[in-house]
Amino acid sequence: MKICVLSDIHFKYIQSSPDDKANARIVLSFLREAVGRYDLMVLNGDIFDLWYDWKYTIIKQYFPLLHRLAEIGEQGCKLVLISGNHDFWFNSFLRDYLRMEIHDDLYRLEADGKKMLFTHGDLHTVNDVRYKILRKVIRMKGVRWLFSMLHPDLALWLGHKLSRSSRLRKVSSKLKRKKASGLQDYAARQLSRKNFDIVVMGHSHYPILKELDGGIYANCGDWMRHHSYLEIIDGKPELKTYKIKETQA
Ligand SMILES: [Mn+2]
Repeated sequence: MKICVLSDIHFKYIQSSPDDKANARIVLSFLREAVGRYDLMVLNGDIFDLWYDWKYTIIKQYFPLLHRLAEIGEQGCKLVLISGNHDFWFNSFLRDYLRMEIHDDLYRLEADGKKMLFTHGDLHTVNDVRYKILRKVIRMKGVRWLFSMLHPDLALWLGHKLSRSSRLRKVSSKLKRKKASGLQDYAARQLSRKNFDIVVMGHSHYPILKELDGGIYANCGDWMRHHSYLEIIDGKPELKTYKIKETQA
């Protein structure tokens, strides 16, 4: 089985910097080449910088990305999407129109003799109580309903402001490392208990492929700096980075 795992694309509906535009171009180019190449694509959280689909409305700036994903699905690749900390308010659009399978926290798979676990990882960073509370609040039905009542233009402007302010909050590299080690600790626990052979996470934005006691921990990295992804071909994981071929540049 040919599996591709991506996370932390953070595709922006407002591409305000040249970097945002370049990153979008790179991931779209990768996805164009991925058409017909895989049996399963796992989108492991934070694919969209923010997601909401209203009853009659979707965010049109995502069209290029949705188009590529639809194409990949149409060529027979199963699409599985796991919520991240930026995209978790999924209604029926991706299920109905892209035939995606959507999971709130994690996705388990047994294939090629390996037990695999895919989860974004935001629940498993170390000691982030503030975030855990925020996560609960933001996933409450009432909050979601309030958001749905806003005009999409207003809702998305608000979302942009909030996501920018959270990104500008200074996080020391020491804290970042501590957070990332929380992900690995979680994976190590799952592997040592023999629950899984391969644990794949995202969220840290650092690509990792590591042999631990009992199995392999992988992190797909991100598409903002590393343009990295994980392939699991016949049960064997391999970390890769993508570069646009010069002829296309
Ligand atoms: Mn994340």
